[in-house]
Amino acid sequence: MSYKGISDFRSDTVTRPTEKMRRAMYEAEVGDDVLGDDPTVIKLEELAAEKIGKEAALFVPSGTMGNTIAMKVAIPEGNEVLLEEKSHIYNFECGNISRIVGALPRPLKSVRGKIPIEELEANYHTGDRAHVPETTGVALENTHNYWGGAVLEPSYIEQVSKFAKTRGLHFHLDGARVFNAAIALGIDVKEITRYVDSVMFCLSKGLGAPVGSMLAGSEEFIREARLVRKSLGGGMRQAGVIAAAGIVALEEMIDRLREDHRRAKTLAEALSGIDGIEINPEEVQTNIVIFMIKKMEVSDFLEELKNRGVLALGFGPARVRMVTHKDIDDNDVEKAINAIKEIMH
Ligand code: TLP
Repeated sequence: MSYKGISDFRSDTVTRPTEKMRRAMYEAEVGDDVLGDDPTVIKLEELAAEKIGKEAALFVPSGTMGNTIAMKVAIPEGNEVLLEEKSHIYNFECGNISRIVGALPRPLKSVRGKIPIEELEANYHTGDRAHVPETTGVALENTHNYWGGAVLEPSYIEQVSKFAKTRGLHFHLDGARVFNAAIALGIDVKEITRYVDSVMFCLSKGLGAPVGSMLAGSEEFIREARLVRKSLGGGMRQAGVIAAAGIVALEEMIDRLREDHRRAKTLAEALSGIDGIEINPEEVQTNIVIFMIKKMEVSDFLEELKNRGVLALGFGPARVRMVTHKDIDDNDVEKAINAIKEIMH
């Protein structure tokens, strides 16, 4: 449902907390999470670990911090991480993998987020040559943001896991939207996460919580992650106030993601019939719709769209991204389609 007359498709991060979340936040029992006694944070971390199928989980302020902590715990300075060239970790996290972790990212080409196993093998280095950084990690993204919410299936993740395991590499998943992947595949999310050593997922995107992400892994990994979180200034004291919304997100907001996927598909199919727009609706698997604009500058297109009460994001040259989420309903989709038709005609 549009907010103050604006249909906001910029991201699923724009979702506002539900009434139930706000009530839970108001009523949350809190303590000091840095001292380890905030009962609501503890409850969220236990629930998250159970849902994602890992021994333990840590509540972190953002997805960026979750990914950064994971890399910091797993990758010794000067070592190398294999990742996808359009990944969020490599492109959109302020260079943390270098500036905070001190690792060398090695960006690899992929087919919509899937790095061919031969490509991983060809770029793996042991540390036994004098000038070569040692590869100690591999990271994937599921769903893949840049590739329009593309889904990685468990069979592919299993292959990467075998590649990582046989070489003793840490395998991290940027699963900011991993529940979208699970819903799209019609499987339990654990079927995806069982193959990785650590996974970060966001509460603050399609699941609708106002703030926060979870980092999950083994008990030992999360113990170390807690120290790194503190060192980065991520100790949040009475964090139960926001963790309470995260609990509602995990308990109530996962299944409805399928509605976002349905609306994204409707949007993509309509866009594919508009002259001047390039999109293959079959590639839209989840809640992210990316299309190319011909004949017009993206900035002008976005401005025209905004004048019609619809917000979208520029996502690279000639590329526009629109994301569906709980605050976008069928009327918003129809409004966006009509606005785009009008602009392109
Ligand atoms: N993505 C944001 C922007 O940064 C692009 C968005 O609007 O989609 N991993 C992935 C795959 C993400 O898409 C994002 C956020 C993050 C990590 C970081 O999460 P936050 O924003 O909580 O730091």
